[in-house]
Amino acid sequence: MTSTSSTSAHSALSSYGWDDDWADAFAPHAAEGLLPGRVVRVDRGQCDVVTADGVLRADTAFVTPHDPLRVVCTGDWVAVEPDGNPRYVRTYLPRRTAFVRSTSSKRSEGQILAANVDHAIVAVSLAVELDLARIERFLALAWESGAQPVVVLTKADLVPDPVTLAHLVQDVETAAPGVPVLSVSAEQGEGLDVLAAVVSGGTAVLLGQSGAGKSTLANALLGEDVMDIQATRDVDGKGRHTTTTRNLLALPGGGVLIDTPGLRGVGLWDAGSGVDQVFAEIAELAEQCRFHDCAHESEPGCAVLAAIDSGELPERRLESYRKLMRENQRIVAKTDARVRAEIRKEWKRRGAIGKAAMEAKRGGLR
Ligand SMILES: Nc1nc2c(ncn2[C@@H]2O[C@H](COP(=O)(O)OP(=O)(O)OP(=O)(O)O)[C@@H](O)[C@H]2O)c(=O)[nH]1
Ligand SMILES: [Mg+2]
Ligand SMILES: [Zn+2]
Repeated sequence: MTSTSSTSAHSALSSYGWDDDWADAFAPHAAEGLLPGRVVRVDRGQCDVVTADGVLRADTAFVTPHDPLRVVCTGDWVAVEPDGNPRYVRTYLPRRTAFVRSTSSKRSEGQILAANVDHAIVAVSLAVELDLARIERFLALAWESGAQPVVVLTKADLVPDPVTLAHLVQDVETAAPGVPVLSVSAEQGEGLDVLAAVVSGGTAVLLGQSGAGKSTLANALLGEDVMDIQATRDVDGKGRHTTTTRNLLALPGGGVLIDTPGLRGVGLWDAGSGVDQVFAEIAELAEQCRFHDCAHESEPGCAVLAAIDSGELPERRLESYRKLMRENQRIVAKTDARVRAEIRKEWKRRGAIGKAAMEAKRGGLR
């Protein structure tokens, strides 16, 4: 199936994540003479695409639909015209995963932040008080994307002692079942080797609030100062954002990293199964409730309430779960059900093969 042109692209693009499955998916486009490439940045109708011949700028007008979930985004594999001025991106390959948030709580419009990501790294600063509910919200979107979430607690050097640090890590772990929680200090170079190992296996996206230290981590992993970094001016996250575009970077130790601008908040977007995964232990307890449709309010024989009484389940977790579930239901109710179903179906159908392959390769962190 693989044509000569995609074979030569293979070696040049493999450091950007190109593999046999992408080559197979690209084969019909190769037959048309189109070039494969990965989007490293998107900027008002234009994008930078890394191809076997280097980075080129291409126009996305051809694939810009009215549906914001189908616009080209950082991490996409695209088919670019071999020449022309401007050159056009003709299409993008079906996404294996996609990180989507809703752009505002009033309008239920989804926005894709990154595509074809294996690890969604939620960067959380230890310089400010932990907000577990915010971490849970990020994790719901991360699980929903199809990527494996990882929490990275940054600026560990600012935590006064190792015992406090261990407690902070534990607190986050209780809010993140099934999610590795790392603590790092870019300042002191601590924990970076573990993070480097995680990101070396595929594509990772760095997500989190402005000032969390995402670009500092990107530079540390790159071994050079590629991304701009600025002192956090405003601890409430309303300060200036240093990084303004989503940038895809190939790492020297293997793997691909997408650095993103800080997010003040992330709204859920049809993330019901993601929410369930974040609160996996509650779903597990709920199976032991006497009633199948137990709302864990005041029902007799409720295993969830019993776990709260015994101290096994923090009450905060149940409240947070309820809040995110309600929010998600509101968003789902507002979104055009037909459009949503259509998009999901497309992702599932086209993504199933890729995802299975990816999961087989992933290992380690599962
Ligand atoms: N003490 C300490 N400071 C750090 C560490 N990592 C990052 N910082 C500081 O945190 C501030 C913000 O870092 P950035 O990397 O620009 O943060 P960002 O998440 O990329 O921010 P946006 O691009 O706005 O989203 C800078 O002043 C960094 O020097 C660390 O490990 N220890
Ligand atoms: Mg940044
Ligand atoms: Zn119950």
